[in-house]
Amino acid sequence: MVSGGTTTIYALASGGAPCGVAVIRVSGPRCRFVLETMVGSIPAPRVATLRSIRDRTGSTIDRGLVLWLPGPGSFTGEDTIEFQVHGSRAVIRALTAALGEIEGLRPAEAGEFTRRAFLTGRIDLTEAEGLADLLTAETEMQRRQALAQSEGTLRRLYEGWREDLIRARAMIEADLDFADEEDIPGSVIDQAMATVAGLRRAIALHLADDHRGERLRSGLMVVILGPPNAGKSSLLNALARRDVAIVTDEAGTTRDPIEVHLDLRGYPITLVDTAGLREAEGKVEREGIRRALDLGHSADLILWAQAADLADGGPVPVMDCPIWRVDGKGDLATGAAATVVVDPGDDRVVRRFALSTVTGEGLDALIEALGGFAADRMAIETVVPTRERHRSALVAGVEDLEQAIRFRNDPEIAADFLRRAGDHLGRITGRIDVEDLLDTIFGSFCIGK
Ligand SMILES: Nc1nc2c(ncn2[C@@H]2O[C@H](COP(=O)(O)OP(=O)(O)OP(=O)(O)O)[C@@H](O)[C@H]2O)c(=O)[nH]1
Ligand SMILES: [Mg+2]
Repeated sequence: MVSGGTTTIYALASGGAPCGVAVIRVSGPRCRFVLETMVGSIPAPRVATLRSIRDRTGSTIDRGLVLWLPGPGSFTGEDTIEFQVHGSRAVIRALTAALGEIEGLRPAEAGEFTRRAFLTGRIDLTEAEGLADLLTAETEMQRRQALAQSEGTLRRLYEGWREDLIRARAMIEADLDFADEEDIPGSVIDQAMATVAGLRRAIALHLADDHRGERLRSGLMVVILGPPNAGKSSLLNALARRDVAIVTDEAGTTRDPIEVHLDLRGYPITLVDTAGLREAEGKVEREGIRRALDLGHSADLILWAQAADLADGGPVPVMDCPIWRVDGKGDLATGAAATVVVDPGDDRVVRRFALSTVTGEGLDALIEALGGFAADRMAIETVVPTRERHRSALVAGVEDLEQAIRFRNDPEIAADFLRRAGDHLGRITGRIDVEDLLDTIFGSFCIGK
């Protein structure tokens, strides 16, 4: 591994001011000098020590806790300091300004502390990604998945597979070298190939997760579609428990799609309200409808809104996800209106709900069902890939393993495919040439992490 670089970086690691306590982090070779000049001496390692923190003229900026975390046992693997000071803008500004005046120090870029942790070998790329997810997790299940990944569940799995592959290849290559000695021809290859076939099965099984890990990271998209005035925006507001979208009795109120994030049983759902579908006259409304249909095509579930006081909205546009029909304005339903039925031949409509956003009746049943749908699509029992990056490398790895198996009678070629498969796994954890990925991965962090 290359070293973490020669500059010393600093950044506010806690949330924005004003706040109770602000944490300012410093990492790099100049940390000892920073301590000597700003707090007078080097405190005991890993012990919170109350000190006056001074600028270079000797005047006190603040009194606060100083944590001295010498490398390589720190998060970044380098010498690190954490200052815990009063969380005002003025204190933060004075402290960061004083740090900036010390030679060899500069403000950190987004994700730079974590990047150094990767470069010093403290964490692998999947653990870095897990940390990024942990910082942005919005729901309980996202938190659990991110925490597990940041603690190495994926790293252990992928590194284990890579080590198995390296062993299998070594066996084949050794067998090639000693081919002349004619001990028991083929038996070593058989053994290595059995390992390879087992790995191929394990990776294929790992990939057959129905994209749960990725879905849990991004959340399911549920789109409300239906004719104008059906009560779509009222439904969004009721499910969000906030007055997000404008509701009026004018058909064609909503134009731009409106998105809210729901947390159902700890699973993330993005719920989108859209423009009512009809033959629209105006340009703005037509564009709104185009966007509504577009969203419908990328939805995981459509809530097709119909209202008891309106005529049937016509057939549901062709989309491939399941559709739940929501009969709204239940409080207005008369015998006749309540009999409006979706085309019985439309087997995409898998469930039906009746509710009223005015009385609240029927809402709980819909929320309960949405929670069930989310759990059904995102519940995770084993370790799963969480990014497209993992998936595509694994798919490429499986293909190379299949090639290796196909060429089992030509061990030299088989060994080469095994090397390639191992490299694909190595790129996931960052053991193999990943320079091109680093900016993308670490750029998504906030500054101070
Ligand atoms: N009685 C009753 N009225 C409702 C209910 N839900 C919505 N409405 C009324 O129906 C009208 C249309 O509601 P919206 O939520 O704006 O309907 P929409 O489907 O978003 O309409 P567009 O944005 O125009 O497509 C408003 O006057 C609402 O107050 C309900 O459950 N019961
Ligand atoms: Mg609306």
